[in-house]
Parts: sequence; structure tokens; C-alpha cells
Amino acid sequence: SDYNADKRHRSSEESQHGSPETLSAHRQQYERNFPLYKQPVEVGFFSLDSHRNFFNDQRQLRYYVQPRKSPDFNLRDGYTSRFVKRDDSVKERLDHLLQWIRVNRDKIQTRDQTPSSSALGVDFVTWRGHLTKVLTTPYETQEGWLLAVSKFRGTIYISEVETEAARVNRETRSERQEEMMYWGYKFEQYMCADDVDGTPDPGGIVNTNEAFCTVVQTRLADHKLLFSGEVDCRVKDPDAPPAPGCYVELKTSAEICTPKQQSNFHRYKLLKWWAQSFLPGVPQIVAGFRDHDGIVVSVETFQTSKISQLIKNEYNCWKPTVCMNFCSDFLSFVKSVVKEDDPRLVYLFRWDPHRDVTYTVHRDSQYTFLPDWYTKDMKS
Ligand code: 0WD
Ligand code: CA
Repeated sequence: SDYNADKRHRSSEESQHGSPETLSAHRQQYERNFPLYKQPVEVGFFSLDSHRNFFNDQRQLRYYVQPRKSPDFNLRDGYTSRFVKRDDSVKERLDHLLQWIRVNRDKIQTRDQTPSSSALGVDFVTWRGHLTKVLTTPYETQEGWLLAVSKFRGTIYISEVETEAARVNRETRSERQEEMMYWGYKFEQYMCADDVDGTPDPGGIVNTNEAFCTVVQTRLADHKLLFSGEVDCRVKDPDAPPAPGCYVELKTSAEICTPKQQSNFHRYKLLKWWAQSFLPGVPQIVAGFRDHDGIVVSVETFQTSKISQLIKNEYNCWKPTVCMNFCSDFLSFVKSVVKEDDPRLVYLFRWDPHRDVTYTVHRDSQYTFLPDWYTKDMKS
């Protein structure tokens, strides 16, 4: 079949083990039927407080508050006097998610799943944000990625490594860029209440250490996935669908004034927004469009499931099926490469724009990311 012919062309070299050495990221190769993607199920959640401490509960979950018709949100307000910024030079790797797994092993669903060769009953554990990067790879032309991968007791763990380019970007951000990073969090403060019967407090402190994360389980083709993602808020209605169906993703974006800006928004921003919310099954995205001075000029709701229709008028636009098929094939590629079960061994997968995915192998290196407290505990 054409599909098998494509598969042959995907990698130029095959190793002695018969597994390919590389994986193509060309979008044309992934234009097949949409793969099976099971509805994600929330199996748990956790919170990180203002000191980045882990709590096995929903204390940081906030509630969505619909804004007035013409809100007067000034996203510059409180910068920098009421802003506490997370130290993003600290690399947390999978630690908080592993903390969740350690105390909630029994919550992971093994029912009606094919007998597993892994102790946890899932094939992959990672952050949602890492999967978002994989999904958007066939359309990405700017930023590459590095993913560290280890197998432990039959489960494959994936943890991002900051690329050299990303580190340089982080260390040389302009004052304007630093401030604009604050705007997204300030928008959250305008839109969210801490309690179900509360109202937003725009006079409070914005502290980006605080987070609420959902942990979901799902399946992509024959890959059983467990991942976690940060959730901005939920709707107040107690009769809303159960999580993740009640969650709302908040975004900010520059106001759209020209057809060119509209086209770029569809081509680039909606791809990232769609991938991020589709993965955990978050059904709606509320966007604040702001001007150059950080004033919100409009607020719009996007249904995640309708985004792919919205973009169909764009010439040569991105396709959800390409994203999902590439992700599925990438996970198959990882499974074919990562054979040795050893938490101290890291397979480092690298992708750069206009290149194939490649990998290198590292033992007891700076890349090892599964902590002793996790591997010791999970042996019993
Ligand atoms: O180690 C790493 N390289 C990363 C760690 C990269 C991304 C996230 N994280 C960790 C953090 O501990 C965070 O609590 O994962 C958690 C969030 O994971 P995620 O949901 O998988 O990440 P992603 O989907 O990329 O981002 C979701 C939100 C962002 O919202 P917007 O609307 O801007 O996409 O999480 C925030 C941000 O508010 N965020 C982060 N928070 C802490 N550390 C990070 C980060 N590195 N990146 C984004
Ligand atoms: Ca957000």
C-alpha cells in the first residue's frame, strides 16, 4: 500500500536491530486517516503553591468569571510591583508529576486495557506541553526540541531538555518581552476567582509559582499515555461535565487588524492553542485580544473542537490529522529505539527545523532525570 511505501522512505538507514535511526517530520507523510485518540480521562490533579510546593489536592483550582461586555483590563497593571515570577532557570523536569504518581499509583486505570508489560500499566509518562511540541513539529519552522527518554519498569518517561537556542533566548529576553510574559498571567487574574462564589481580585499579587495541574490518561493508536498539564480554571456550574470537560484555557493575543494578521493567527497561533487543549480534552479557550499598550480590546471564546473548521479557508493550512499521526509515529519510533530498561540510561531525541528526528544514547550523564526517590519507591 501507499502507506507502507511511505514508511519505507521514512528513514534512510536502519540499524542492526531493524529499528529506524531517524524519523521524517515531513507533513506530507502524515496525511492519513485520523488515528484513534480516546477521550482523555482525568485520573487526578495536584497543586503547586507560591513556593512551588506540591499538594495532592485542588487548592489552586480557580473559577472562570465571564467578563462584562467591554471589560477594562490593563494587563500592565501591577508590573512589577505586584508580580512574583517563578525562577525559570530551575529545571523541574518530571518531578511534580512523579510525586503525583508516587502517591496515586492505585488511581491509574488498568481496567479494559490489554495486559501490560509495564508495572504502571501505561506506555508513556510526560507533560502535556512536551506532547504539544511533538504534535506541532510537522509545521514548526523556528524552534527545535530535545527530549530525554528513559524506560523504567516497562514505562517510557519523556522529559524535555532546554535547547541551546532556547537557553540563549531565555537569558537575553528584552525588558518588553519580560513584561509581555506577565500579561498572560495578569489576564488570568482578571478572569478568575479563587472560590466558586467569589469574584476576581485585580488588586492581588500575580505569582507564577502557583499552578493547578490535571493528570489524564488516554490512548493514541496503540500508545497508552499518562500526562499532566496546567489548567487555568473551570466553569462555576457544578452541573458542568466532569473534568476535563469543565476546564477553560485562557490565552492572550495581539488584536487582529489586518487580513495578514488574521491569517497568521489562524496558521500559527490557533495550531498551538488547538494542540495544547485538544490533548487533555479541554473544550474551550477564552482569548483576550490586546493592543500594544496591554489594553484588552475584546474577549472571544473558541471551542477546541471547532478550531479545525475555522482554519479550513486558509490556503495550505495545518491539519489535526497530520499532527496526531506524526505524534503516533514518533511514539512508535521511540518504542522501537528505547529497548533497555534502565532509569540511568537516557536516549536523547533531537529535532531541528527542516531535519529528521535523530537520537543519541547517554549513560549516567547530565541528562539522567528519573530521581532516586522515585525509582527506589516504585520498585516495591
Ligand atoms: O521542564 C520543562 N521544560 C517544562 C516544565 C516545560 C513546560 C512545563 N513544565 C512544567 C511546570 O512544572 C508546569 O507546572 O509543567 C507544568 C505545566 O505543564 P504543561 O501544562 O505541560 O505546559 P504547557 O502546556 O507548555 O504550558 C501550560 C501553562 C502555560 O500557559 P500558556 O497559556 O502560556 O500556554 O503552564 C505555564 C504557562 O502558564 N508554563 C509553565 N509553568 C512552569 N514552568 C512552564 C514552565 N516551564 N511553561 C509553561
Ligand atoms: Ca493559559
